[in-house]
Amino acid sequence: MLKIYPDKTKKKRAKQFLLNDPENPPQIAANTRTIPGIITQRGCTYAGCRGVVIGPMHDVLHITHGPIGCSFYSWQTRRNLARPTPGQINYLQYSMTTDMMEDEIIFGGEKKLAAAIREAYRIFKPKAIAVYATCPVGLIGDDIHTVCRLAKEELGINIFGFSCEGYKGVSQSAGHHIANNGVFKHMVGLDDTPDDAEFRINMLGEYNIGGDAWEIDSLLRKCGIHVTATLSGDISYEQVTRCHTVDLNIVQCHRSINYMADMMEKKFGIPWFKVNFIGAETTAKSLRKIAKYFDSKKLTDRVEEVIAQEMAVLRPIRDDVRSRCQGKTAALFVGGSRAHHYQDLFRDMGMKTIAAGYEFAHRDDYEGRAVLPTIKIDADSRNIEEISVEADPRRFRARKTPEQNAALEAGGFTYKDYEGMMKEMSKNTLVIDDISHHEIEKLIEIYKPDVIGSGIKEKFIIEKLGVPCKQLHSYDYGGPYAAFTGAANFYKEIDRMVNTKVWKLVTAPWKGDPTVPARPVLKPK
Ligand code: CFM
Ligand code: HCA
Repeated sequence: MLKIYPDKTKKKRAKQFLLNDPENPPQIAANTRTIPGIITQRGCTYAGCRGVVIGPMHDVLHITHGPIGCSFYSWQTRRNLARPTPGQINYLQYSMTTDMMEDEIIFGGEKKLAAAIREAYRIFKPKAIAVYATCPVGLIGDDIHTVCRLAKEELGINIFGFSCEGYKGVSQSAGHHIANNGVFKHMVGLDDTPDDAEFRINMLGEYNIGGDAWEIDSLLRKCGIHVTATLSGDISYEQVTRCHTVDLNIVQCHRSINYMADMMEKKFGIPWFKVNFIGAETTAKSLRKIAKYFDSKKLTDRVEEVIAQEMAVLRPIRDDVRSRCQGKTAALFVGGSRAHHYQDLFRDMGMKTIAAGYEFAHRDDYEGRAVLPTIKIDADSRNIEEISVEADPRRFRARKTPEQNAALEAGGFTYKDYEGMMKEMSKNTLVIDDISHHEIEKLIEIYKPDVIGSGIKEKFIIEKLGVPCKQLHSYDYGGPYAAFTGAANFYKEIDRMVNTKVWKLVTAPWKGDPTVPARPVLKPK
């Protein structure tokens, strides 16, 4: 797969290409710059901040300070669904931007930004405005933070900015970190009113793609567990301001939000652990872990009852699908967590993941958090602010006594516990970081997986090569796939995709004669 590359490129890519060993995960080079000339599937820092982490807050008004293209790109291209309360405008349907032009690039864009904030406030009267810097803003040095501070004083609402210029990091990942810092500094902890519920938690790292968060929320509600805030899927400003009042944070996507989980633990005493609601077995495991944490017989009994009910419905669907999918293979190349999470769903169906990789995750997402102390901080990571957090003198509250924690841990319970992707993949499967377009083509040629899970940039190349591709970012307009009900949707969808004969009829257009013949060169009269 690497043969075609020049020596230097080959050497670098080889460090991002591994044969897995689950017992002793080999070290992978992750979160490093993509080599120029390689067609990567990655996005930019602005996408990770504005598009992924904070963008889904539906009553925060989002203004992109930059050229029109950046704003257009982030206009409903990600399927983070929201149902705002009746009467409230869903800002996610709008695309607001300062539409920076040559004039602003030369003379500065701060005045235009201040005017845009005033105009947006006059029209919409939002509770909060978030401003996002794009590449040119950083290059010319507009001070968006001062503009935001002055506007906040003038208009009396919460206004804050994110220095998430696209080039700030090597991928979306830097944008997650910048967003976590900003949300933590400017929103979390503003309102101390807790929800009135016995078992209160936040769901971190769940973005309600295709309605996943709604599925998880309703499952948790059935069990008697109350979600105060889902960061960030179908979430309001007011929910974020109160999310420090819960007793537990559960983390679905570790890559995008581990920073928030750690900061909330340090400042407010809220413990966290990793869960996964993608896949029936792992959903059940996650529910049981939450019940164990709260240490309540009532909750444990209810969780077992719900799992039994849900599995009674799901089992016949799974067994039926398994009879046709058993032994088929998948390859998954997605973002920073789904390439791992979706392996559980395929496993439920008897399918094996033969190759997987993230676009932009870090070593801990591959090898587990145990390697965190050994990760070298390079110049690109040093570029991102690391905010120092201390226990809040008034509001820090340990959720468990040391004795309670010791008892939990003696029974095998772990906090802050992401083990990474490699420990759960079979020996000698392929692990590939930041896979390139060329490598995907070679992978299909050599390994012929029955289905590939990835994104829009590679989808049609894969399908033209005769392999079905399930978009695991947008779900191809389908979903939800989370929790038990979502699992049933996924099983049926994959069954349909891997068992149709239609893919065998495909010949890549570049392999046959072109359907549109080249036009004859016209001779000048
Ligand atoms: Fe986390 Fe995500 Fe993902 Fe991600 Fe993304 Fe996404 Fe993703 Mo696309 S936050 S890392 S930056 S689970 S947008 S909802 S699908 S690449 S695997
Ligand atoms: C992003 C968003 C994205 C892109 C998906 C894709 C998403 O990275 O900016 O490449 O198909 O999930 O919408 O990851």
